[in-house]
Amino acid sequence: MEKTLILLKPDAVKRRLIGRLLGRFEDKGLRIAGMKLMKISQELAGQHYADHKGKPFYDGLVGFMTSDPVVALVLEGPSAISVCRQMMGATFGFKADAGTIRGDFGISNQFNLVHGSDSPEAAEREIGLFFPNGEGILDWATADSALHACD
Ligand code: 3AN
Repeated sequence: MEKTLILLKPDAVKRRLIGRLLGRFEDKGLRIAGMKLMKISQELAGQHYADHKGKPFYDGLVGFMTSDPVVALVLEGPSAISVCRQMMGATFGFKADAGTIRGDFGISNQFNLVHGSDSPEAAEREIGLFFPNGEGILDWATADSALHACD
């Protein structure tokens, strides 16, 4: 079992896509271990996107991510990190395959609807940033959890 941090970005929230995007992850079989609607502070955005500091799109990215609420999610499942990355699609909407979230819902570079951790190290770091001390992360069993145990 693996946990990953997913953010439904301000464009997804403002377009009232929360339910449809969350539904895709639920339909796939991922368990929602943590979920909150929140406004990202400048400080948190700086920590989250530290690797992109100095890049030409950094200021715009931080401005966008702090402009309106996001939904922060911790999703859990077998290979959750790569499963979610596949479901998200390529970074830019115009390059993302049909059938992925970015491929189906947008065509923009920056307004690409969703963030997902890209490695176990990133997931651990990002979950710690958005759910400090594990607060808000709950351990509970989905109705079909026994199926995973048989995998
Ligand atoms: P991903 O979100 O697919 O892991 P990253 O980590 O390369 O992509 O980039 C983080 C975020 O920075 C992207 N989700 C996107 O919003 C933004 N971004 C990356 N490259 C560009 C760019 N060239 N122009 C505008 N925004 C960008």
